[in-house]
Amino acid sequence: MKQMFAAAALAVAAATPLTALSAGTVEVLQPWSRPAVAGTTGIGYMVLANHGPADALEKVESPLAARVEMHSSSMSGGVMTMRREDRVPVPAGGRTTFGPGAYHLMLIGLTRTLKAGDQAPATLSFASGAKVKVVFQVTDGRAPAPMAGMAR
Ligand SMILES: [Cu+2]
Repeated sequence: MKQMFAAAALAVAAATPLTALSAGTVEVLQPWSRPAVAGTTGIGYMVLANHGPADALEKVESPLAARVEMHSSSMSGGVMTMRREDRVPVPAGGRTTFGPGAYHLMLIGLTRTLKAGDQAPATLSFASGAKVKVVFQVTDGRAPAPMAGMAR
């Protein structure tokens, strides 16, 4: 009985695409980061494109950071301030941009130095239960050129 159950579980696992940890409708576009020294805070930018019903980013983890926080930025009295967010909504059929002056991820307590050309992996967990693996490409500090056809 136990063996039959294990065989059924294996069959399910084999049918699951390797690119996603679990089914989800949110696609991650152009994830990038900036150089940062070990022990300091790194940054994560990306665009979340939602091809399905409304969802929300609730948790981010990276093996390269002690913890990852989601922040929003806003101008108040000419000063840019940022605030920690527990969830970042991604509207149905819409996009949420993480970029300079907007939402961003903070990779707090980097376990190693990030240099241009490096890659910083992370896992995004959504309210829907979907988990998406993402690899932030570390640039020389500048934003990568927008992808062809990508709306801002
Ligand atoms: Cu921040």
